[in-house]
Amino acid sequence: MGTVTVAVAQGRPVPPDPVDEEAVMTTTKTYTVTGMTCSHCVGSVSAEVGRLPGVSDVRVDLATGAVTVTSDQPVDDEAVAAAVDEAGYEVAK
Ligand SMILES: [Cu+2]
Repeated sequence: MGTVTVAVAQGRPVPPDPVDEEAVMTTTKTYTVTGMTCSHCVGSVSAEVGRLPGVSDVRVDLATGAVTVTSDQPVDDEAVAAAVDEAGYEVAK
């Protein structure tokens, strides 16, 4: 009888991801938006950017101006910049 060698040296096993297919198709990108001062600004930016095709989630951190855009497909930077501009703010370059 041979010895069955199991590769355990590589560390912890990787658990199967139940939402693997969705995860592959999701794109997350963070932009820095300047000019936001309160939760109203956050709401405006979220609404405008959230209107872009494919965008499923927009998270805004008011303190840093970080706007994280989650989308089903890659979102055009220009489109995001235009949406932020539409809301009355600017994407920092
Ligand atoms: Cu405001």
